[in-house]
Amino acid sequence: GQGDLPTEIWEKVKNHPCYSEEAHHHYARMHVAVAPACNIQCNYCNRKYDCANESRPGVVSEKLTPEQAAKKVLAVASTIPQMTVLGIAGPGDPLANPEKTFKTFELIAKTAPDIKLCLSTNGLALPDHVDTIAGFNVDHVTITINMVDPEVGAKIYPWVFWKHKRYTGYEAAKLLTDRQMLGLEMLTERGILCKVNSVMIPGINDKHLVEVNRAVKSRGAFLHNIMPLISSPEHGTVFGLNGQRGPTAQELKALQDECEGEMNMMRHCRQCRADAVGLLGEDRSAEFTTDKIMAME
Ligand code: CLF
Ligand code: SF4
Repeated sequence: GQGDLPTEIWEKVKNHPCYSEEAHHHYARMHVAVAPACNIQCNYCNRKYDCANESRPGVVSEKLTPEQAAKKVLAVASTIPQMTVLGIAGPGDPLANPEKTFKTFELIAKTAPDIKLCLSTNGLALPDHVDTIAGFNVDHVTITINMVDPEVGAKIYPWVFWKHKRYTGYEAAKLLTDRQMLGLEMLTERGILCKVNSVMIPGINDKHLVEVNRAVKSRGAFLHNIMPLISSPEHGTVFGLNGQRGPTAQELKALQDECEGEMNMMRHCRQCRADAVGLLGEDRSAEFTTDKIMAME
């Protein structure tokens, strides 16, 4: 139920499967993989596969053009009546591919105006696009924030690419955290609900995520989703190869519990693929491949 939530917020979360634990039993989301490029490098990422920030790492999604994506949304919405949310979450960073991402939103806003638009980003390019995001009535944005201390960030991000220049080490992580915090503030000022995803990496940022939780709460984030690092050689260029482990279920829960008093914690994330379709935890993407959709005329 609505609980303590103000009505205008309740209206935005009641049928969003990620923002409301209750809604995820009844409402479905779909992702379209229109964004292949990325503007940063995470040590847990292998670029051949989906963005590990918000999507299940290590699976290859079928890349679509914005036109194919719009067609897919219509096909899915007519087949799955619980479809309420369209998210763009990869396979790279949606805002490193702004033309493709916003063209997709534009086409869907025209052809399926009832579908809510959702976006997930690493945040580096976010401040440049906040007005466009607001202009498309995107009510839900996820930023993956793994640190607020560049010393920690330097162990997670080997480089970021910004304004035609590559930054490394402390400088790269400082730039990224400044842009993430600014982007978060700009979104919450405009009344856009922000979820923060953090990847828990034992020995790197596990202790530090309590501080991240405080920093994002104070800037108005609505929900914090701490996800476990999924580590294996094919999933991470650096962490995967050097044997970096993921947290145990107990370690993850202990950290979520520690942050719980501070703000709403998401505990039902299923680390979906960048082309996921259906209820959370259910994957119907194989029913909606491009050849099947193109044959659906
Ligand atoms: Fe997709 Fe993300 Fe929007 Fe949800 S997923 S862009 S907020 S519509 Fe949800 Fe999937 Fe977890 Fe993401 S369960 S990976 S949190
Ligand atoms: Fe990979 Fe990180 Fe870019 Fe996502 S944000 S595609 S995990 S480098």
